[in-house]
Amino acid sequence: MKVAVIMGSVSDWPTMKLSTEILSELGIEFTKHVISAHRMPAELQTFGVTARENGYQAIIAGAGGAAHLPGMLAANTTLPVIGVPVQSKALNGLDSLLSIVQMPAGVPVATVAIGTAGAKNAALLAAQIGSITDEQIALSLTNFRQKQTNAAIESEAQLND
Ligand code: RP5
Repeated sequence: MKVAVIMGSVSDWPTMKLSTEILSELGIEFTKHVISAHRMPAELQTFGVTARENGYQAIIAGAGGAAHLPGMLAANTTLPVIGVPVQSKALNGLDSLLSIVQMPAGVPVATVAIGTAGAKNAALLAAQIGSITDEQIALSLTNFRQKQTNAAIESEAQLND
């Protein structure tokens, strides 16, 4: 599986880096890009139109504010697009969330939570899409969940500190 992690600005990287860390942990190939919907509209269109022939199976797109990047990528490809609402300074990411989630019928964007939780879940959701046909990714996801469960069980000991 190959995933594209795209962000609207380098200022989104502290958030979107978390997507790449999860993909790395799961052993999933990815590329990362800054493609601004409003500053680089031609590049955005080219990336979307060629994404399938370039071997991608899913696109994770993070943007903040008037966050049209995920929707415009989705408009240019039939690959699954997962939108990450980056936490903006002015409105704490509510603007990003509403911009990304409210796609009109016909061009879906799978929208995750605002900020770091969303960035992590976007990578896990992409992996879950890949796991439909890739047993190694399915195994990586099972191991990830087990580690998470173990950590939660072991965390109870901290109540005695
Ligand atoms: C969006 O505008 C980006 O995704 C970013 O979240 C926000 C601010 O961008 P910069 O002004 O920091 O480049 O396009």
